[in-house]
Amino acid sequence: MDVLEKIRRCLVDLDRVCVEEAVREALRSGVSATEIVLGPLSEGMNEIGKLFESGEYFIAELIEAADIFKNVMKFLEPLIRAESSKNAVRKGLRIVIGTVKGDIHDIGKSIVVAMLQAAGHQVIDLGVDVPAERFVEAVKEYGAHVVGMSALLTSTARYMKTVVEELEKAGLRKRVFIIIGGAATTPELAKEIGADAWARDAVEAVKIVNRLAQELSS
Ligand code: B1M
Repeated sequence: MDVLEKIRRCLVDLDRVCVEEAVREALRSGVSATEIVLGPLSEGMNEIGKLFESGEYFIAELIEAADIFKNVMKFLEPLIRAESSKNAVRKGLRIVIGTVKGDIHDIGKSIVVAMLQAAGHQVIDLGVDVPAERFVEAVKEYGAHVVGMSALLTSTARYMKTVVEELEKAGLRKRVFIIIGGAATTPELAKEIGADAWARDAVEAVKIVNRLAQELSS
């Protein structure tokens, strides 16, 4: 079995030791940490989500999967940061980011945060379950150029519109670039709620923010 397939399989089987061994084997064979995280580890998580939906896995399995993912992130994150620092911009932006109210999924958002920081941006991570007022306060407090929102639940993805509206009411909407992402979001949703961009994954999020940084500094 190919090593990337092995990582995916071991994660879906919730075999912690096997995931760690397979990840280390992939790194030794020259696969980048970014490729491992955005490839087989993310694919494995999607598959686990489907098993949860079909009733084969329960919440305990989702928790275990998240724990296994976070365990390998302990040594993958510094490598991802090093890989992402190759795309560093000359003048970074200030970015306020969080998983929106009602949603506690943070694995993907934390990857986005790590890669944006490594690319030279100042990231203020508001954490999870973040209400609109906190985004507004943070934009004022830090003079943010960008607001990033993550949502993995269909119900909480709708809440992003509330954040956009609250930024508008506070007179801040025109001052910030809004980017959204997470499994429950789409480019259509971004358009519908009045966000400026949607990113499929962390690599795309960095590309979009880096492009903006270049535009603003030229
Ligand atoms: Co939850 N969960 N979960 N869960 N969980 C999903 C999201 C689900 C799709 C599973 C499923 O049924 N197929 C489903 C949502 C269905 C829906 O609404 N459409 C679901 C559900 C239902 C729930 C609960 C309601 C279950 C329950 O209690 N009955 C509950 C909700 C809790 C809450 O938030 N209020 C719940 C809880 C949990 C755990 C706590 C157990 C755990 C999360 C642990 C944690 O994050 N600390 C968990 C997990 C692990 C998942 C799945 C299996 C995996 C998520 C993950 O970490 N993926 C997930 C299945 C899935 O996503 N398909 C699922 C890996 C990660 C790297 O990917 O986060 O998508 P992701 O991030 C990517 C991109 O999306 C993008 O970049 C990242 C890296 O490339 N991205 C951005 C993310 N944010 C971005 C922001 C950006 C740009 C890009 O700009 C700002």
